[in-house]
Amino acid sequence: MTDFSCARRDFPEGFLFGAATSSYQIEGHAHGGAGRTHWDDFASTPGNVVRAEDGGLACDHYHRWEEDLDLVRDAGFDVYRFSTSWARVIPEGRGAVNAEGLDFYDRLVDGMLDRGLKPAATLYHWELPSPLADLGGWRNRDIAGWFADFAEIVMGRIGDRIWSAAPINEPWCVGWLSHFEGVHAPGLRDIRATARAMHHVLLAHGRAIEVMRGLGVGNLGAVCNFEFAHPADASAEATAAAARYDAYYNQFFLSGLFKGRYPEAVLEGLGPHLPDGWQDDFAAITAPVDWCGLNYYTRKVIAPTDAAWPSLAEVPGPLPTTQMDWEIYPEGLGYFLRRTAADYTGDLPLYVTENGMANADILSNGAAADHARIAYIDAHLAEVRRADDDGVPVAGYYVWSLLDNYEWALGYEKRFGLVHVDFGTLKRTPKASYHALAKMLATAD
Ligand code: GCO
Repeated sequence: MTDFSCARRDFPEGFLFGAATSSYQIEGHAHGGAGRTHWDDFASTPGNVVRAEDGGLACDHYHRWEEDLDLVRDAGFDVYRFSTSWARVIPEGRGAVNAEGLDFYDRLVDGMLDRGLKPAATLYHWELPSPLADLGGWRNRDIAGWFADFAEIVMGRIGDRIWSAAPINEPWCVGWLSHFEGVHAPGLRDIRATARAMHHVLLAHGRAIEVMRGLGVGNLGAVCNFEFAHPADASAEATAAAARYDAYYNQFFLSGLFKGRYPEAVLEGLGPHLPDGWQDDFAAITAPVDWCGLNYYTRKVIAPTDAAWPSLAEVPGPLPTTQMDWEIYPEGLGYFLRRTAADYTGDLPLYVTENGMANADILSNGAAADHARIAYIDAHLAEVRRADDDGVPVAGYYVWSLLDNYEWALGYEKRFGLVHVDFGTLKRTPKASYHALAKMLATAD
């Protein structure tokens, strides 16, 4: 596919298109006085990250941000979703502020406004300062207060100019992927740590919302990630296993944020490991938000196992996959948009805050023919339109990602960008998907 099958006019009035990135994945954390993060520690430990790559240089966005914002503007995007690194702003996690770090985000936000872009800030996209990891990181209840202080410092500086803010990107990754599966920093496989991290991440979200409201920052939201859980076969056991996966992946955080309780199916496993008094934290966790963001990429096929709770395993499925080996299942996006509105958020605007694919893109004669990415995005945009037709208040769609970048434990090999990055020269080259999107976005009415 070389062109999109839709135009801007096919979307509801005021619908926003954006591009998303995150700090550690693009900035180059070795520059600008940033402190050490648990991702630096995780990446320097053998076996955790492909080729032990880290975010020390990444895309060197720290020095090339003007060129990168030009790329966002020139594609015709309305919104730029970026994140602020805790360790860049407060190198030790608490205490002294790195003025250079705050200045960087200040310039970045002004740079967006200069280019007519709406700045959509995420306070935390996973680079926890190492000194806070030493204190237990997300396992320590005090993190809610440390995070609220960080929120106050960042938003005290840029909160007057941003268009939207969300405290934490993907609580599931912070809690489960990092503390139960050990795939992300800090690389734990520990159910007690998981339960605590999953609860504290929501408490920290709530405290940060409170702080930002206090500062008068508006348009505040929460961003969760979702994977459709498909049972491996028609048996009752496989259906139940997929339901457990769905509960701890897709329902736990929405239920905490919007209903002030956790699903029974998750409490079966995590309940005994939650911190004392967790039930008393929902007043803070359910602090009202103005929108909800959904990050969606794939589905997983789930089979039951005899292992300890949650007693399930992911098995390969039959659908075409991306470079991540993730099955392409656009219907899942429509499903989650409908379910989120129906079961949790009602009339609240929903944004697809991340969607996109990794593809083994190669440059040839200065071009990357990533036609698979155009087809992927096109199919997901069709689901967005279907959800809108069904009355779901979906208000925007942001592509992950602007640039090829540091894909965490998978290093620099998995290319998610609309723009190709040569990690030797750091040269940016817009791919076919970038040009096709720009063309689609230019068909204003
Ligand atoms: C996430 C993150 C991004 C990832 C992207 C692809 O959703 O996991 O927000 O940091 O790079 O999703 O895995």
